[in-house]
Amino acid sequence: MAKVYIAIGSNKGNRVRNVITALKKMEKGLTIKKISPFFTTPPEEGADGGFFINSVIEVETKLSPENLLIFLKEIEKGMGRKFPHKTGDKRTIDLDIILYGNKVIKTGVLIVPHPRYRKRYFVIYPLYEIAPLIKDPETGESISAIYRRLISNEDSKENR
Ligand code: PH2
Ligand code: MG
Ligand code: MG
Repeated sequence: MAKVYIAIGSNKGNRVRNVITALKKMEKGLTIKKISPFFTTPPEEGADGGFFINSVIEVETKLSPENLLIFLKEIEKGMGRKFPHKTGDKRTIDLDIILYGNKVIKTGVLIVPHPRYRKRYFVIYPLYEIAPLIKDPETGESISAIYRRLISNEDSKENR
């Protein structure tokens, strides 16, 4: 069984209810081990709309990375997410694979670790809450080290 970290985000409709609905749907296909607190976060990277509710969960699954991606996309579609979508569009639910065990994956459809997660407050804060000691398989750095750098790094604030 692979240990996987998934980031959840919503900034459209009843955001907390959307996150809870997504958790219930995910539970049908995988085992949720930890759920971070829900954070209200300002939109980063020019995302459209208002503040997000963000959370990160730790799950165990037998699904391959590709099948997990398909499973998560089906939940997004079932919850009214429009495809294709632009990066910054308002969304009822966004489910992103952040880490999949120690795998480093770079295919046309899936990049893991998530290519931007190390700079994203809305991912690193909740991930730090549930898994400060795990290591990024690409860089070997712990989540707590990434977290500390992010909160102390003035440069990254300019990119928010
Ligand atoms: N997701 C994005 C872009 N910007 N900002 C916040 N606060 N939360 C998100 O989940 C988010 C974002 C692209 O998926
Ligand atoms: Mg995303
Ligand atoms: Mg996404």
